Amino acid sequence: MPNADTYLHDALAAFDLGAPPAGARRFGSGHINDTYLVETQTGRRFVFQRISPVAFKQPGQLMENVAGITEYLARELERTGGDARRGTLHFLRTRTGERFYADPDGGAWRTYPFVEGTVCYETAETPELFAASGRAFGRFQRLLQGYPAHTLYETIPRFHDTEDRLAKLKAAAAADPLGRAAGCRPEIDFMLAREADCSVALQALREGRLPLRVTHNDTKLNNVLMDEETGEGVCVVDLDTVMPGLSINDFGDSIRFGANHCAEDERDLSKVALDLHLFELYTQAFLEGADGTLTEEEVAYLPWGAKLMTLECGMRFLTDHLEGDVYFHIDREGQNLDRCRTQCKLVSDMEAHWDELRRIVAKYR
Ligand code: GN1
Ligand code: MG
Repeated sequence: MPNADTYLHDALAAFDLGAPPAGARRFGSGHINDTYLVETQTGRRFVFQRISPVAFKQPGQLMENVAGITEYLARELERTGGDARRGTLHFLRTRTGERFYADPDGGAWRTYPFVEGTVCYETAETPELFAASGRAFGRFQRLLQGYPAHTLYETIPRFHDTEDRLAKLKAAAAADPLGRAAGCRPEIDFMLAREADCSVALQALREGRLPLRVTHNDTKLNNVLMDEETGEGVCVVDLDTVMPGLSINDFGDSIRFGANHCAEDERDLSKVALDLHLFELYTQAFLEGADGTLTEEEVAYLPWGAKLMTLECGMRFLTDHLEGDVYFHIDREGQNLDRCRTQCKLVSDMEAHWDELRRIVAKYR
């Protein structure tokens, strides 16, 4: 299949950027969409993205969600004295008034002005940055607490359904289309040994102990733009998976990705460890940003959010490795298995420090 570059030119032409584009380069490190930074002849910069047709089957619904959320955020920021211009993304319509340009291979292209004066970090270079991302995601929860969750489409059905993720892993291991299962038996067994864990948060939701909220569902550090000068979180991006979900998962995915000092695909597992200090900082910052939005029960379940998002992401990487790397972009063979291994190591670390994690969140309840 032709890659995204083939359609970039047509995608650029579909939008009125105020001046002709002067250049474009690949941008960011997302595993799913193709992203470019485009500069016009008058020096304005835009982010162009091709939404992955593999991950997202209904780009029209996705863009309706994103439009609803960003417009709501702008109104809430305006109302509460925030910065509506930089505090949320502002998507352009195409020249014909559509929310995206569709290329012949099912890719949907969208664009928004680059939020100038911001940077995006791959690892928590300083504890302050990590805390800033926590405040931003906590604030995101707070700003969206009144959003009518039932109007959102499920852009990826069962996205954080950990029980279903385990079932999919089992199916991939059984089918084993590439004969890779024998090479990752310890990782498969690691996941299977935690089958009961996969139901903990879902059961609490089913029993009404955890509420369904509008959540981001992909709260990696690199999904917050930070102010270049102040280091504060300016804008939450990557809104494709904003759906009804659990607040503890938003918390947990941040911990999974950010509360350590290694890359997601680090091969030297001796370097992979949960940083309890970062865990505590993030907990405090997230709850500060949420500013009373979360219930006591949600706060008590935060360690579960961390463990389950890490376990689930590990299962997803492993499933994709078994299925031939069809979902997460890779640059080298075995990368998804390496990613899975870091997640297993982090889960083990969380288990080893479980009582401490619970004590920490109890401090901020
Ligand atoms: C993907 O697109 P990106 O890289 O921000 C994935 C997340 C995973 C993450 C792991 C839509 O996020 O769910 O946690 O990779 N997004 C989707 O790095 O599947
Ligand atoms: Mg991203």
